[in-house]
Amino acid sequence: MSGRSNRVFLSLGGNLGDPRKSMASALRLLADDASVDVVAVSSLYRTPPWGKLDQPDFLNAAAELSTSLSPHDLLDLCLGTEKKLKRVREERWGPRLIDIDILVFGDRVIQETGLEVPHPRMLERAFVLAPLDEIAPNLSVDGKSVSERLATVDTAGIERLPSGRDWWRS
Ligand code: A4P
Ligand code: MG
Repeated sequence: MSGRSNRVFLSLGGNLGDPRKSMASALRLLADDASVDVVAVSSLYRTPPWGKLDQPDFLNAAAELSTSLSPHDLLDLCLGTEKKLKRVREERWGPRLIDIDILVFGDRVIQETGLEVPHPRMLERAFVLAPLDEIAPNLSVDGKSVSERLATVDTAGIERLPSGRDWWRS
């Protein structure tokens, strides 16, 4: 990888089809990009649906990347990866095969219609913070660590699966 690299955190999730397989494929596709290194991946978490409640449980995970891509180019890569995995975009907060969100991009703050970083809803979402806390407890978001943030949200029903951190490699 060449150029200046940024430390990036992603959230992955899905609740249709085989989310573990889709999320593993997504991470391998991202890792295949010459401008992206996958530095760390959390265990898989089973999480109750947030937002729209009458849908199946999700699987969620967090990943740390190192990348020389710009934020917009990384977003395009993530959206392209979702598309390759045949995500069907339907209702907001509804069921999905795979969703990849950029949580944090170095220390950048971006507020555009197509890209908001840090992700505006990450601090309310235990399904984002629990996996992130496993790989980056001390990461500071908006002046507080991920661990401190996690302590302020409702983690009821969230279960860390015994997947280990290499579940996406094979
Ligand atoms: N976009 C803007 N900022 C970003 C960013 N930081 N990362 C834009 C990624 N995308 C970003 O995304 C629509 C558009 O957001 C993208 O095309 C991109 O240009 P989206 O994911 O369809 O929807 P959203 O408006 O980003 O909604 P949000 O808040 O991300 O909610 P989701 O992703 O629809 O929520 N419950 C559990 N337990 N686990 C889950 O994973 N996921 C959802 C889906 C709801 N409930 C869940 C879970
Ligand atoms: Mg999203």
